[in-house]
Amino acid sequence: VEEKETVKSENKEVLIQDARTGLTVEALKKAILNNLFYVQGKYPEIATRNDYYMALSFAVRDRLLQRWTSSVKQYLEGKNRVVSYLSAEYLLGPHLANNLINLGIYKEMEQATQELGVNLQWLIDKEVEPGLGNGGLGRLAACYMDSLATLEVPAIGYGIRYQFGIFEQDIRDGWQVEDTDNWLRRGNPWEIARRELNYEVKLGGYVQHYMDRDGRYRSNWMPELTVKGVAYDTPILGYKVNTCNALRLWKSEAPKSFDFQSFNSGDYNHAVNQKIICENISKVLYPNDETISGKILRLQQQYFFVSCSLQDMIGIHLRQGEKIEDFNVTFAVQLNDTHPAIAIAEMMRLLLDEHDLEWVDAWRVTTRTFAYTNHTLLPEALETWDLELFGSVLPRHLELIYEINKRFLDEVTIKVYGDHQKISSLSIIGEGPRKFIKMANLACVGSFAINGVAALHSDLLKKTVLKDWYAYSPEKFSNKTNGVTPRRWMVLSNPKLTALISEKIGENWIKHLDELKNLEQYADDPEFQKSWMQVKLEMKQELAKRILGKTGVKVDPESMFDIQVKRIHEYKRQHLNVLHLITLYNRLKQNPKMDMVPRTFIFAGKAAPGYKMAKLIIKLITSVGDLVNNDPDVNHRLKVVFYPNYNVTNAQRIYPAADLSEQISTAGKEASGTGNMKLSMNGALTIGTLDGANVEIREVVGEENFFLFGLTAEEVTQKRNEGYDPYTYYKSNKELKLAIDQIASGYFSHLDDKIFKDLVNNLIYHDPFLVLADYESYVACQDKVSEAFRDKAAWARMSILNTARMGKFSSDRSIREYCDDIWKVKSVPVHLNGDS
Ligand code: B1H
Repeated sequence: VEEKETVKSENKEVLIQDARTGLTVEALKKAILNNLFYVQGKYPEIATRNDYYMALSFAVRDRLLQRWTSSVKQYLEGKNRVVSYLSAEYLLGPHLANNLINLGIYKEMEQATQELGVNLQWLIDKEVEPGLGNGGLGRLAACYMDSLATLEVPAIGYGIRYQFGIFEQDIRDGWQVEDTDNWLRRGNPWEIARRELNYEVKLGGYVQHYMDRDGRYRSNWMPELTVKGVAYDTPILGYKVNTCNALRLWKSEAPKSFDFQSFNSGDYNHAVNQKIICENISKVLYPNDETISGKILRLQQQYFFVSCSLQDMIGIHLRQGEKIEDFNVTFAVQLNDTHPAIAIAEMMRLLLDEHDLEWVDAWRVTTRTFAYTNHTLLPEALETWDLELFGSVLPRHLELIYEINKRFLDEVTIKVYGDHQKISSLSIIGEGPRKFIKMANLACVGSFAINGVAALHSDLLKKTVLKDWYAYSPEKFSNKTNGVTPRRWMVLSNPKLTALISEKIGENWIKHLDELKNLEQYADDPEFQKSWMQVKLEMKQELAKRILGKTGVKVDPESMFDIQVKRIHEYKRQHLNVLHLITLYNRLKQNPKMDMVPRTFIFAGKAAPGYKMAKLIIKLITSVGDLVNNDPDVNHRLKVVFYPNYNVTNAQRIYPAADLSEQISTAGKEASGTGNMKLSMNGALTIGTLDGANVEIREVVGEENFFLFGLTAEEVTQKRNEGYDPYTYYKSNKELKLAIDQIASGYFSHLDDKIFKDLVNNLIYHDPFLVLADYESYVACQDKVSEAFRDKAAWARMSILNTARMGKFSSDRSIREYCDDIWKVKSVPVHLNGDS
């Protein structure tokens, strides 16, 4: 579409359809060359691939900025209610191709680059993704930013601009090795540094108390250190709309005043040291998924970005001429887990100490502002801080938390009269050998809404970790089942499937995923089934090529691609998958002529660098792979691949090629899962437990199109209470015993019988995640999967129905629910300004 808009400027009509905004092939070509010349300082003959990538990205960014300034203008003029999403992680994935799709100019750009003699895909592959998150939680934040913009909701995402994101994983000698993620090395064309937008954040020190002239009790926080947060904005454009929201990430720096002070007094070293200490705060992402590190720097990171963000929001609110008391009318602030929960104490501090509100007024504003999402029931992920450590970093907040707690417990005491158990469970301060702060409790007192991320998870929250909270304020609780954006996870990652679907039912489904149900009518159509499986085959062929390149393993695209890709964690039970794999191997060895459905086992995922057992599981996978892949008896019917460095880029390549999706966590442990949704959308069938969102996936795709196995969450609890003994399972199942004995004896490790000892002993004597209890049911279910795979037509039908029925799992649906039930915000369509 050619833009013909004009703007009036000094009485002259200026055509804005130019190199910076035009969307035609001609305009794009001009824009690329323009940026190559004026930004990169190169002419085509000497430009590198990176120069072209940068030029293209700037050309795309120009088009985003036009929409961004239009959005900002619209928001400010309309005094609209704004969603503010606070998250320590955003796992965005590469921007370029996604922005082309959301702008609706993928085809045009393809042609423009081709006419300039460069290949678009090459340039897209050049982008280093911003890996500013660990896994599901960070990726969810990224999907939600996409949906907020697509639904035209005014929103700001706040977080940290880590200089180093999640580490890069390499596999050496079968072990995980970590390498730093220097993602900013070649520059980042997607961000705009807003040097003028910066805030000071205090850390450490002590608090002075005094009475002011009006007789008001005052606190003065004398920090040990002050750091400066500088805003870096990344535009987030919605799909085929003009709404372009900001993701505002904070970089920590030393405030100028500090340098001067030390420098003038001749202490140059001190000045440099202070600078380093300040810059360290946003230096690196903590690489733990589902475990809290408890380190001072982590607390500083959390407070740093929360304080900058709240100061920023208050500034925006006041600049609109609004009263501070009405802050909660302008902003709805979502806490992505407890990582930003210190926001509740910080809001109180800002309102009391900086904006002179009385306690009751400050507390009213605060508790009408925040809403809290819980993402896990795992005890090791429930965030607590040693009270003394906490006080050493945030002395003023410790006082405020004591006061919040005192007032709250006074109220509780009246309600639950005498029930000390309840009082201590609701208290923000935990008592033990050392006192500690319970961040989930702080989040619960200070928020007007609390939600889980899948129906089962929200239900278990009410029955377990937040049971007393639910009894105390049931009206705060709701469920918001996670979702994923079909723009990245279908349109971008699986263009062939997208084209096939759109050919049948049009393109509306991309924004209204429920419309995929119109595919159901073709599920039995042999022609459609053939085309459907042909796309799947082509995606498997592409992945097979990459696997060969990365691992040297040759895999057969006709075999079943059995895929488990996610962080490595014992509760996710990658080792259960390995036990099945070994079982198939043993069956083949015992009966080489056996008629077996060929399978390619594909694993990918990072292990937290300090998580020994997770790293050992990787070594187990690669060890079994080394033996199986080189055993001629197996005759190519079994292959095992560990695909290194699982990230968004690689996920986009893997999901479309999956036949079988492994979602096999111990029931009650995976809060939701989101990979399960992405795989199913791309036509994979799921083998899974009744855990997280699996329950709801099975509900919508139909039980006949889902391979269910294993204990339920309730049965898991019961089994534990009865005194679960994994050894009895080990002893009584021959195939299981053989597999475990082989691992223990060094069968897969060149006869080294020590290497997997911890893993084996843990399984047969403790087995906290009931791997052995679920083994038999899992293997029996896998046998059914193999049988089902033999019937190509039936499989194709199930695959089509999986995709067709996934409408519920669009993040657009999730965000709509948050908007309606929690945030109470409405869409604000944005009109494109001619000029800005
Ligand atoms: C999830 C985390 C998490 N839940 C602590 N909790 C972290 C906890 O750095 N930390 O300290 C980082 C991450 N991540 C995941 O959230 C759940 O396990 C998934 O089941 C869920 O789908 C996802 C999004 O809700």
